[in-house]
Amino acid sequence: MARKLARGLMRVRYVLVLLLGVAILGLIFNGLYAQRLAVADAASGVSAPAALATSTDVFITEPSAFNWVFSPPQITVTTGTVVYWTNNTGVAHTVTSDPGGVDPWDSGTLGSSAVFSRTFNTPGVLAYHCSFHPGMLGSVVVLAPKVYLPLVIKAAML
Ligand SMILES: [Cu+2]
Repeated sequence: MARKLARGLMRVRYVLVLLLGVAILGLIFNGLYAQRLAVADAASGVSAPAALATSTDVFITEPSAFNWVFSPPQITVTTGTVVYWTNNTGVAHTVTSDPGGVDPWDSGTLGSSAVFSRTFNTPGVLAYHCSFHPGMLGSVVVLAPKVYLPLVIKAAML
């Protein structure tokens, strides 16, 4: 009986030590993972790290005759980022959210060289277009700031 109890306690101790080891490894690897993500973000230049999110540019251009585009057509930003659209063509355009969007906007008519800016505070995929040229399409993907949870907590949430 006493031996059985002792063996049971040993097993409990073994499991506890194992869990502690996994937790420590999880914290170490999560730190490394978060660091690598931050470096990857900086290198790609696509999504600005939350702390540095300030502004992003989109240009309205004419890569070929009468073919106007938003360049780049899709951008990814974190909440609080200001997006500037600059009309680099000789023709008027608008930057207008598609119907049914969660966070609608309309720049009004933007003449040649005009700049329109808007701050995005609502996370989501926000599609937009030019009211004058139905083929001109773009979207802004707005992400909430990144929060890195330890992998142990992530695993517990699965
Ligand atoms: Cu247009």
